[in-house]
Amino acid sequence: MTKTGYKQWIAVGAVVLSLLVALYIVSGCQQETKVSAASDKPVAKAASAAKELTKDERMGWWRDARFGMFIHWGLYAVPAGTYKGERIKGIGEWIMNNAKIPVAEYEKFAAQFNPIGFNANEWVRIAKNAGMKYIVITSKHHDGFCLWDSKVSNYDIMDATPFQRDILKELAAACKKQGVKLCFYHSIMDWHHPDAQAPFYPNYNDTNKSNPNFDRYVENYMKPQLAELVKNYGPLGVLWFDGEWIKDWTEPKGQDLYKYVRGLQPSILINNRVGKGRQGMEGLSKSEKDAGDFGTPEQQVPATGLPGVDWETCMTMNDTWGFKSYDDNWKSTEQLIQTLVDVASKGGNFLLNVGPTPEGLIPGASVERLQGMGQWMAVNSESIYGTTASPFGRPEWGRCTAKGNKHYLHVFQWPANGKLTAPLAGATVERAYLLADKKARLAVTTNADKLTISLPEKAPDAIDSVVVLVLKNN
Ligand code: H79
Repeated sequence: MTKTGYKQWIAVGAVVLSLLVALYIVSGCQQETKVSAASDKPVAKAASAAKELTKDERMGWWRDARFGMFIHWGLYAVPAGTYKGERIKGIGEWIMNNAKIPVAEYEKFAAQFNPIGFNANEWVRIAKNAGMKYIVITSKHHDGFCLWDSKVSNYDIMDATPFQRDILKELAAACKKQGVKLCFYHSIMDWHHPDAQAPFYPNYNDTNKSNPNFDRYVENYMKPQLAELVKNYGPLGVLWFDGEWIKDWTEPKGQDLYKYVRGLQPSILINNRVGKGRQGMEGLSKSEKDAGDFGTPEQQVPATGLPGVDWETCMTMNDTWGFKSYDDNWKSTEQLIQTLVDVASKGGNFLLNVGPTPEGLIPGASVERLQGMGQWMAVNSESIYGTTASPFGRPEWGRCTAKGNKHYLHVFQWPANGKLTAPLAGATVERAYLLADKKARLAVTTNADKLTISLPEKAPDAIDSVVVLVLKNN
């Protein structure tokens, strides 16, 4: 190309560029006019639209929380895993099904349900001290027994038990006082209501049988009960449905129920078991079109993070949700802390279960573990709340979480040589320190593809010590 040719091309380029700029300005102005015209005209509509929360706004508190308490409590705590002198295999809250107990027999546990040790403020305190931000309690499990004073049922804490105290009312007050979000687990399946039971005794969980009156149960019983729960005990954080796999439940019914509950409280969150989208115990929804705001892996943690997908792993501390007097297969505090971190490092929430006794107490083994988690959280919660998955991936020594320009390296295995290596991930480190000792700076060296952080000889926490890397904003 000659010198003149070169200049000509520059001139042509300049003309094209200014045309593009002009076009951009014109289209931008048009857009602005459109926007202001739209917001000028239907004022009332704009105001009501402003109140409508986006999914991100609704999910905000839940994504920040990362850690909640699941509570399974009901009549099954009375037999506590034993029926007619026999230890019944399986999860405690399923004893009615697993021991083939007839409805009229099972109902008799209500007369024995008198948990005089129940103290709502104490339960909420235990959750809060563990670092949990929300509580999901079984308003009604599959057995159909209701923990609150329901106007449409006699099978509840006020009408059927000697206890005569509205458990959910007391918990709602305690949660409000202590700033913990109250949420309800609610079973769609109901082994007690005559319109909901499929003719399936002795197998209450027969997914092939059907009740011709099921829709009557939904309209006259389930929906009014949900209205009671949301209106009289709310505002709630989450409605956590379960037992959706029965034949009588369908995705359109799930979509309808989702709308119904959001209509009662627009800001409420609803799990994906409201519909039929859940993929087994893995728990994530098959498609974005399926009803529900988040996926529900049960007793497992997804192998990797799932960008753009909200999920919550629910898990037991031993092998049952509802109390079983002889289940001593407890996970260690170490396992539980590392699972919380694993979940957070993949962008999920951890809903950890307790199964209170028929006396109304959270089992000592659970309280002990929650205290241990709370001690760790007192130092390290910053590396959990509001964090997301980190580009540092899953190194062999532990896990990583991230928040803004802070990256938290969770060191499960403290290096014997005092050198922690992490993949570089394109990072420039401004400073590095331990959450357990925020003042002392750690030396960091950068090699071609990795960072090496010099650590003190002794781990500040034997289970998980957290190194903070503050990265430069590039
Ligand atoms: O409340 C606790 C348990 O009682 C309840 N969920 C937790 C939170 C629970 N109910 N059943 N199970 C757990 C296991 C049931 C599994 C199955 Fe299925 C139901 C197997 C077949 C139908 C879920 C749906 C897995 C596959 C389809």
